[in-house]
Amino acid sequence: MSENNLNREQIEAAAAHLEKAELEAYEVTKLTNDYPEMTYKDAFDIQWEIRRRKEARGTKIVGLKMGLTSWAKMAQMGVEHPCYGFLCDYFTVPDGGEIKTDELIHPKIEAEIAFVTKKALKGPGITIADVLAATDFVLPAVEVIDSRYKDFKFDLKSVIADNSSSSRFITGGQMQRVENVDLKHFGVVMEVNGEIVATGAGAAVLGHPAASVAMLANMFGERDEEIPAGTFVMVGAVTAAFQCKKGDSFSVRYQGLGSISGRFV
Ligand code: 0L1
Ligand code: MG
Repeated sequence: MSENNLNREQIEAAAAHLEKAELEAYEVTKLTNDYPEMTYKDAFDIQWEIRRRKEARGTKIVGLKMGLTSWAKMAQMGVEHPCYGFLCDYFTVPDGGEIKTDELIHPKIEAEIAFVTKKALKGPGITIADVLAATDFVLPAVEVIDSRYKDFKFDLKSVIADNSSSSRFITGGQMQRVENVDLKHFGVVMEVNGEIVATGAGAAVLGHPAASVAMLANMFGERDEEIPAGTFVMVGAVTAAFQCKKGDSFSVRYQGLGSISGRFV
């Protein structure tokens, strides 16, 4: 990984700036406008500093996510590589529950699948096979992303610093052992207000959803971090992201894995 160009004071200031925008739901311009010299190491350090700030205030980290894991999504957002983020206790919304639109800026929903690990994973060298052997079960998830950047205009370093647009998520449906799901080929149908708005298949995620967890373990390894046993990991969108507004209801059906629904209030 690259070295730092920002000093500790700048990293802490950037983390406070982005976290305030998240907590108070307002837009900011992309971080590389303020710090054009920032490196990928700086971007990840800012994200980890946001995580440290939250944990210091008693927030629990309840999972991890990969983002930008489909080639279509990378092309849509003009970035070259997936990214990761962390999930907090207050991000969770129950299946069939309400998402408070006023707490967010410009939310979009994504149909995802999540892995729950039963063994720790630490890169380098983690493969799809390692991930499958370390997985307790998989289950459906819907991610609500909410970039803090105006009009979702950003570059990869800015997104990483902004906790990869993490804001809310729902999990539920039907858990399954990995051997009971065709992870590459299972289909997903996303409906908003009764109309189909997106469809997809597991292979949209880096060719195989377990490849996303492997990439996360390898990226964590670069920081000498591991994915602990018992971690909930969302692998990235199987469908395109769909922008929602107050009053919208959604329902996502996952082949062999049940469904998840929710409503923006
Ligand atoms: O979860 C995701 O794939 C989104 C990552 C950040 C990019 C975005 O906000 O669209
Ligand atoms: Mg996502």
